Amino acid sequence: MKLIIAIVQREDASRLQHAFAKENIRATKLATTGGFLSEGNTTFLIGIDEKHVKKVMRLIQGESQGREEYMNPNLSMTGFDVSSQPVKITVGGATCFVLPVEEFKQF
Ligand code: 2BA
Repeated sequence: MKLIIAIVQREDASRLQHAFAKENIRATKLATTGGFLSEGNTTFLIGIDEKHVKKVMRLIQGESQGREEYMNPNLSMTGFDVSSQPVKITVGGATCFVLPVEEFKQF
């Protein structure tokens, strides 16, 4: 068994959640915050048999899209600064980790 941790943008989360349900893929949805932009994103935990990992990854890839965001580089350090220029950041569609699961039990 593997554990897929998939961090996706909030805008894509409910579509992906429906896609998981349609394909009978069990997942847990967590409300998370990106450490860099301090914006809400969504993290899915998916415990899955190894033979289905590629299918799940394809599903995540298909339902997630990259977007451009603007951030104020000085905002988090000094508060609002009118002189600073917003910086364009390209946020990826999905950030995924695939981990081995040593043990899986449900009680
Ligand atoms: P955030 O940490 O809010 O990062 C949002 C986007 O800001 C990133 O998009 C990247 O384009 C940019 N960014 C992040 N750190 C940066 C830095 N030190 N310098 C310049 N630009 C930076 P993504 O790379 O697509 O990441 C989207 C979200 O996925 C992240 O939100 C974070 O929540 C998560 N993530 C990405 N890499 C991760 C990692 N290695 N470990 C844990 N979570 C990660």
